[in-house]
Amino acid sequence: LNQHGLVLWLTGLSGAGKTTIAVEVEKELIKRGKSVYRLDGDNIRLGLNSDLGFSEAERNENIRRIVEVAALFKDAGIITLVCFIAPFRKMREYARKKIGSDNFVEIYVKTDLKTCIARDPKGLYRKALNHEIREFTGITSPYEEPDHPDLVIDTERFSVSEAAQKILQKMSPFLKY
Ligand code: GGZ
Repeated sequence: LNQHGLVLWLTGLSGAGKTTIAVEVEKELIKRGKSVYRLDGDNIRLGLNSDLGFSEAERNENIRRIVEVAALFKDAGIITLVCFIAPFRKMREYARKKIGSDNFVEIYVKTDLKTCIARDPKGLYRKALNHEIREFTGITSPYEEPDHPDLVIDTERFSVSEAAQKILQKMSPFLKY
């Protein structure tokens, strides 16, 4: 192996910008010759976890399986960007424990609910507010903010590329291997 595996866990509301920022970090790491992979709704919720919905129990099972997958990628020496809401503190703590603190970076992509509602890129907030979607995070389902994330990115203060730079900076000690 020419590098240690590392899990970068981006948590935050729907529409906060997790995937957008992670894509930028991913591009930069690829440029630097790193093995990197991004886990998000498109490759997990549509496949491995297509049997799961959004109740608290199903979200926890979603995250539990994602942690297992991320742990495998880590063992393979890959830098894994994990982009899920992961609204419950308990499961984020489980992730850190399972993957190991030395290989785990929790990044809170912090965007006001108001801003997410205004952005509403997929029209999901509108549907949630119209009661067309049940148990929607931030509206009818809780989001527990991280108490001690390794990094907080306030997307109202920083551009996508600035956010990506902050993450790269945070992981620079790991990139030296
Ligand atoms: C939250 C939902 C819901 C409900 C569908 N609540 O912005 P998106 O569309 O692309 O990202 C959201 C994604 C959240 O899935 P996660 O696997 O990250 O959630 S969790 O970690 O809580 O298990 C959103 C879409 O799925 N979506 N219904 N009810 N987000």
